[in-house]
Amino acid sequence: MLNIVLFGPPGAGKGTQSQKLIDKYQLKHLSTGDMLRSEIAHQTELGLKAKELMDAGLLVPDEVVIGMIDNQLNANKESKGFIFDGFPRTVAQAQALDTLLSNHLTSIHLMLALTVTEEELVKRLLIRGESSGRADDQDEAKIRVRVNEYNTKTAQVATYYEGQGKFKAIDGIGDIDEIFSALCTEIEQVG
Ligand code: B4P
Repeated sequence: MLNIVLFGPPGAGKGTQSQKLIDKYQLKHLSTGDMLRSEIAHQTELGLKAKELMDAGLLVPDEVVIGMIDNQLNANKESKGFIFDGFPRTVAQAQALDTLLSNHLTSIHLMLALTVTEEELVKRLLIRGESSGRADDQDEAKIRVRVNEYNTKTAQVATYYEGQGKFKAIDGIGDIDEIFSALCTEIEQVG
């Protein structure tokens, strides 16, 4: 089994690179952002609660996303491994993920962190906002709230994995295929 955390601030390229990685390594893609947007689209109770926070650029509560990941791990026991995209976003989520994976007799093998400057993130997300229809992409002030949530609550998750010797930083600025190739080089050193 191969379990990878793809990490980085909003707009770093996690979703973009995840699509390429799942094609190449046939891993199951677990994006908490995609799961939450699906709950919103289906107008579930969970989705209605999450929408307000997400539209404002804030994180949804830990127990909500941990529960969604738990369900997906149980539903995909035969998978060759997982790419966690946008999860964990807090140290509490990272600790919960370690526990959930150990219940399945596995663990995280590698955290790949895409590094991108704040100005580039804002630029990318405003461009995506022209077509994504996402309220959190359309307003620079909300994008900066998301970056602030990342800096204050999420960045320390990298230190958590660094302490386990699993952290690798990758330059997330430049050509998408070149960034993908740098990610693959790191994965192949683990596998
Ligand atoms: P996510 O869905 O995870 O959204 P994101 O961080 O905006 O997306 P991503 O980072 O994948 O986008 P990408 O860089 O690929 O989260 C949305 C919200 O959900 C959060 O704000 C929060 O409210 C909630 N949430 C999700 N998970 C949670 C959790 N675990 N705990 C609590 N709350 C949670 O793409 C960005 C753009 O850049 C694209 O348009 C892409 O085309 C472009 N791009 C990518 N790579 C590029 C490159 N190399 N050069 C130029 N452009 C590039």
